[in-house]
Amino acid sequence: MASKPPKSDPVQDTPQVAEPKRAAAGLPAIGHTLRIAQQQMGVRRTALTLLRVNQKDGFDCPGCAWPEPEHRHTAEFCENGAKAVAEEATLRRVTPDFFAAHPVSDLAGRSGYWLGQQGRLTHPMYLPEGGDHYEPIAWERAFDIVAEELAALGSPDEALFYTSGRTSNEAAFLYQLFARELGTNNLPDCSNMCHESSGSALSETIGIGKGSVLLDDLYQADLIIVAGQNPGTNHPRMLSALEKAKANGARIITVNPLPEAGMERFKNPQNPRGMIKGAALTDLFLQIRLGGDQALFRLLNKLILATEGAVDKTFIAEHTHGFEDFARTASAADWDETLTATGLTRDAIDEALGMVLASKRTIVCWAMGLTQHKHSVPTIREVVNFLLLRGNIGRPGAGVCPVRGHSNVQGDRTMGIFERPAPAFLDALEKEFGFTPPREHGYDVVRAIRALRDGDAKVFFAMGGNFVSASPDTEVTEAAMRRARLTVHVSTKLNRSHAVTGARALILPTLGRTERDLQGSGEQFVTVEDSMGMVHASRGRLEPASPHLLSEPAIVARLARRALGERSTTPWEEFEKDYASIRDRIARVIPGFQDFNARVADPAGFALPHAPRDERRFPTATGKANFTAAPVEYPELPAGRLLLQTLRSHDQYNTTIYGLDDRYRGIKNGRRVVLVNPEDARELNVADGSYVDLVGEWKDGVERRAPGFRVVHYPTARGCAAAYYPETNVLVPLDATADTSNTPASKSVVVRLEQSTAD
Ligand SMILES: Nc1nc2c(c(=O)[nH]1)N[C@H]1C(S)=C(S)[C@@H](COP(=O)(O)OP(=O)(O)OC[C@H]3O[C@@H](n4cnc5c(=O)[nH]c(N)nc54)[C@H](O)[C@@H]3O)O[C@H]1N2
Ligand SMILES: Nc1nc2c(c(=O)[nH]1)N[C@H]1C(S)=C(S)[C@@H](COP(=O)(O)OP(=O)(O)OC[C@H]3O[C@@H](n4cnc5c(=O)[nH]c(N)nc54)[C@H](O)[C@@H]3O)O[C@H]1N2
Ligand SMILES: [Mo]
Repeated sequence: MASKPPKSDPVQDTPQVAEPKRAAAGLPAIGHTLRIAQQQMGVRRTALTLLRVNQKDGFDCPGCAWPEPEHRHTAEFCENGAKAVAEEATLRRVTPDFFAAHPVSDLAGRSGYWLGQQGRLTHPMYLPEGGDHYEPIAWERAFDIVAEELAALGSPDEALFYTSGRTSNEAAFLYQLFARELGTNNLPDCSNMCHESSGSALSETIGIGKGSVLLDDLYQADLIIVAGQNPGTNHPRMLSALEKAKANGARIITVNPLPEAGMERFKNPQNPRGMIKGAALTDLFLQIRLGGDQALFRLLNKLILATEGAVDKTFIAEHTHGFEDFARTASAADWDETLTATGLTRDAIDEALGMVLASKRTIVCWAMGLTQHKHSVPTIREVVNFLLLRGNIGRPGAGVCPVRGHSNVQGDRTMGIFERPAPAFLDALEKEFGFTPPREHGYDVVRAIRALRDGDAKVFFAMGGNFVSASPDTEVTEAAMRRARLTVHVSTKLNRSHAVTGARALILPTLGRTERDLQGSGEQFVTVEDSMGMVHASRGRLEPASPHLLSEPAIVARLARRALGERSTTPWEEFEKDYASIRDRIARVIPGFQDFNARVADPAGFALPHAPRDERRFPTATGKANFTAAPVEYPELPAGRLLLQTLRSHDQYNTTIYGLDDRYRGIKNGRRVVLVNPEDARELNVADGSYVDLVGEWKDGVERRAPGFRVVHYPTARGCAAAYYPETNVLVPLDATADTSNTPASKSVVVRLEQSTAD
């Protein structure tokens, strides 16, 4: 039997702290996984479901975007993937009775953890203007309400269509088509808060905003640098790939302010040897200060330039642009400044250089540690400079590897979920569907919040996600959302965005990845694209959580028919009935998808073309790979302050909290903790176990306070603190974003610690 969800909300956040773990995964992880999964799904369903993850006729893991190995086998599941599955396949239900018992005013006072633990949404629900209870509503009536509010807008640009990254290619394609037929490019997505900086930096320098390596490249690399990423928690299956790379002779440099369990030691649960003796994955750990990466790569570049025979002159001459400018700037890099910016020692950097020069094939992997800073785009461009210098792009075992978050976030972008679509994409849509798509750029996440705040946007529609909790500046965002005329969420689970609403609100419950999707033409499957540009099918098998659910493609198709009416000649009905008909259109509109339906029949899927990887062709403005030369930046830290990064615990998926156990960091029973270096703590006079308020300092002078955090002395880099997201989003100013990409700078928030005002 599955246990009941918690009745009371564990508002008492009472963290207990033990020694952090050095090793990740292994037997304890499997035991832990099964326990969690059985609580949500019961024993039988746990066994049935976990066996289907990432199998050839199974479903794509709704966890991270790390690719499946070519020969998918049952054992390729991980602890956190299993938690993601259990969370969706749970037997707990949120029914109309639940909403009758819990008014919105009650839900708004609950923790995100409690909300998520209540289970799957079962019925479409409507919150009328002035009401405090969601009421059940018929699907057709719900679509009428959305259509009514859209029709009442002064312009389609007053509507916002947000997407989180689990949405399938098919649903995403229909969704963007609907928004554009309606007349807007307002398609903000979670990518705006995630890898947008990678996309910006890579499109400009190599001509495509995606990574250039496949799994096989990792296995062939001599050197893999993992910077600003915690794979042990967020991409656990990546550890198996790193282990294999090491077995093939690769060396690994980890660049991180925190020692993270998986990178220190990894016990592979798939590998009996690993259960006995964990292998240290990292050969060199560079414990860098937050935001010091650009300075580090800049200095390495200078040192490479100064080494006889170290640069790949032929590659540079044939394939790149801007080398002279870059070389001049890089040569001016300064040791002292680099040591200040990075907090590293000269010896450590020299050792890294030695490994870099010894490697003929180098890959750099990164995630949020590089993308969520003010200077993230120039930082990632510097990584590209670093790889270009030694010709490490467009050949086996080498390249850029931004490791994506949500399981289909990359696919959604490929399908056109983007507020700044390329003209060629719009041309193709126009030709295929015979309407005139809007050309003006739409709002990204931060601009969407401003538009709501300023009354310029009035309808907010979300395809998945938890916008108010994931976005920065929680108080500002929530106030902005409450100004909307209508907020609509297509969701699987309850979250805070359902409790912080516009004048009217709708919850539209949908199928998850694990569930059977039956339509007019029979059973459907959907497709997704992983972090390495591999596209494959995903097919759910479980009975849907409720008979009242509609699939995401069905929801979009029905809404589009209702809202666009005669204006649209698109065969929405046909699309809903048979997803293969959607794929036929994708094949005609989006490059790389020719014969989509035929090719996706291969269980291993297929790779999308990637010009730099496949043919060393760089579709940039100059037609070459671009070196860039930006000034070095790093965060300024006033005396007596700390630089705070907001990150994930081992027991959450973004705003979905699985539990209160950040096992690898030794933190249990609570999430309101701030990790502080013991030396800093001594200088600031905060004892381990004392309680502080985190007070954000930003140039707008507004005080942002997150009260009641337990101080944990922790071996993070000097001057750098860490605390969990989303509890700390209240501290991230809406306007503190990365240059160019506009991604919230949630990894470098200047804070002071004040004795806690909370009891
Ligand atoms: N289980 C689980 N899996 C997930 C998610 C989840 O929440 N739970 N989220 C998914 C999503 S959407 C994403 S985007 C990814 C996120 O994956 P990650 O990027 O690994 O997630 P974060 O927890 O934000 O961790 C950031 C890491 O970068 C380090 N770091 C922070 N700032 C810096 C810096 O300035 N320089 C360097 N060198 N390092 C820095 C931190 O110490 C931390 O190890 O994971 C995906 N997978
Ligand atoms: N301070 C700070 N803020 C951050 C970050 C950070 O590191 N620090 N990270 C940022 C990043 S990288 C990201 S990606 C964003 C995440 O932002 P979002 O993607 O908006 O947030 P999630 O928490 O992943 O969304 C969870 C909700 O998605 C819904 N859901 C789950 N599966 C499905 C499905 O199959 N279909 C539908 N329709 N709904 C589903 C459920 O209702 C669930 O409650 O947060 C960003 N915010
Ligand atoms: Mo993300």
